[in-house]
Amino acid sequence: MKHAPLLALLAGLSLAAGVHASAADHVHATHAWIRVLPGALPAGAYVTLENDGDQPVALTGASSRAYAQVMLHHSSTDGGVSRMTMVDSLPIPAHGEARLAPAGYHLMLMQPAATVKPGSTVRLLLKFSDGSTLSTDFIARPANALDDGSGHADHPSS
Ligand SMILES: [Cu+2]
Repeated sequence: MKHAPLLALLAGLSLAAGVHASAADHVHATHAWIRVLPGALPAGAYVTLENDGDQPVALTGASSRAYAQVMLHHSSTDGGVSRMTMVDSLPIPAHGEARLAPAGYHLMLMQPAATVKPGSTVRLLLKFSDGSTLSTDFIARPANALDDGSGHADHPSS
């Protein structure tokens, strides 16, 4: 059949166009974890976001059924005093990554609907500037955790 290759090519092109439809399709979340503090204290959520697309994207916030409110924050230290500021969006460069980590960017989880126990999983819906969302499971870890405990290629745990 003479036209088959052309049809296959067109099908491939439309598939590619679909893949490029939203920011969330290009973002991959790894090392997603939450540092749970005692009582009803706000918890920090951390994740590495990799963007494999040709366009920069921006994280604008998140939501979760497990918390009444989620805010995007940045921690910094100024003259020995640590402070948190609200952030409207966190850019993720094309073919780059953005890291949410302790003492830096984080999602602040406020007013848990129920006690979140270390070892449990909390699902967050990450939101991007184009309105797309990425559902990501975060592992809850105790207050003294420094990272997600999975180890990193650049920090061997040997
Ligand atoms: Cu915060």
